[in-house]
Amino acid sequence: MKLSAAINLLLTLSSATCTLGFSSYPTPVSSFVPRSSSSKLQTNAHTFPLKRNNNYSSRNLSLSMSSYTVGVVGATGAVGKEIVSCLNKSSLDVSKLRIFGSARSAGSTRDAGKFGSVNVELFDVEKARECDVVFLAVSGDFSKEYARVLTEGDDGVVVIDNSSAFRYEKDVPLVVPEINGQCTKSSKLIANPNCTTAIGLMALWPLHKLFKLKRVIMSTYQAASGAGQPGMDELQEGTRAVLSGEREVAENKIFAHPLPFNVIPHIDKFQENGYTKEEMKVTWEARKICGLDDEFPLSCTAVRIPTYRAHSETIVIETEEPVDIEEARKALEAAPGIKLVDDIESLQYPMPLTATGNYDVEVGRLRKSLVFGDYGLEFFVVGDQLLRGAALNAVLVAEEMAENGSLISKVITHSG
Ligand code: 2RA
Repeated sequence: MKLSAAINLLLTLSSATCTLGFSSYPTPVSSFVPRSSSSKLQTNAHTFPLKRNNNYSSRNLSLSMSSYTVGVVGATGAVGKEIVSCLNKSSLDVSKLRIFGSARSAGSTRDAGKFGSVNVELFDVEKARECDVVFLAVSGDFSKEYARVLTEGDDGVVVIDNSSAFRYEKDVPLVVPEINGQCTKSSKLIANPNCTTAIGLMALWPLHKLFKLKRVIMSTYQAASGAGQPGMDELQEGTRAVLSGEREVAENKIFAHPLPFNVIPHIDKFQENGYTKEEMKVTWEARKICGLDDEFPLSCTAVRIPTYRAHSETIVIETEEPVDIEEARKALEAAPGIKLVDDIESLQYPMPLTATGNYDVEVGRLRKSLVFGDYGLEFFVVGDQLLRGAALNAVLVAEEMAENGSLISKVITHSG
């Protein structure tokens, strides 16, 4: 990129916006300094290899001033279980973990790793309000009913909501911490994005900073986990039934059609414009998170495939600035939360099998676009749907809020 173009782009990005709904207020450029999410959460060397650009250490120290009572609602679901697992590895100082559930699970216990065996309490607003932060891994209807009630008043809790209930509300930040974590400042209700959006944006954001996005076309290959544990169970059981000869075609209740040995170009409800809601979520959410124009052209085709829990995405971008592949590679390599897997000589590229269980989103197959020439790039992204697409992102939001002073402990345990 020419120096003048680089300066122009920097000026544009320095006025990038913290977009609440689709109205905006300015944010400091310092918030765009790369950080490594993967190393921020203390990772398990076996399933969560530490990332190489470990530039979080000084930030972590400042977190030890407060310890927090953390609540998880829906900890028995696929996302809720991963939230508990991420909290086990997080730098967030959790003095007490409380798990809230329905009448069906209340009274039972959950193994919560380093937090021990935790009793599931029947969800109750007053009890949940005793926490400092509550993660909601429940339905949108539940979130609509309770999220704002939990946050109300000076003694209200911070709520990080995994549903789509508040993603487009003007006063609710929609956050991928590595992109717009600063938007959490002074907010008590934060929306976690749709998994497909969060995974794709991890790669799109560093490229936007370098070359400025003009148009984006995305095609997805989404795992069964997007439909939660019941979706994964339906894939597993259906595959077994077909392979054992018990059935010729698998049964389906969760997905619109049998998923084993099939692909289904339909996720969520069809909209009037012929796109599905899943596809429109990517468009709407990307605009809000990245502070892009309300009309920014981004389209998606979302397809369910018979993989277990990592979503894959083919992304084609047209850019305002000419693309330099080596610069793109370097930026992706340095970007937090990304693992560049792009060595075609040795058959290294992103795949669900290698991305599953990992905090980093894999990016590879980088090539200059045959369609857009010097102003285009095509690549492949794979991220664990339950981690970056849900639980990890939510826990990183809480860490960000602890750092920027928006997550306040009701009990100060350390004098610091
Ligand atoms: C899916 N993105 O994959 C959805 C889940 N939020 O079905």
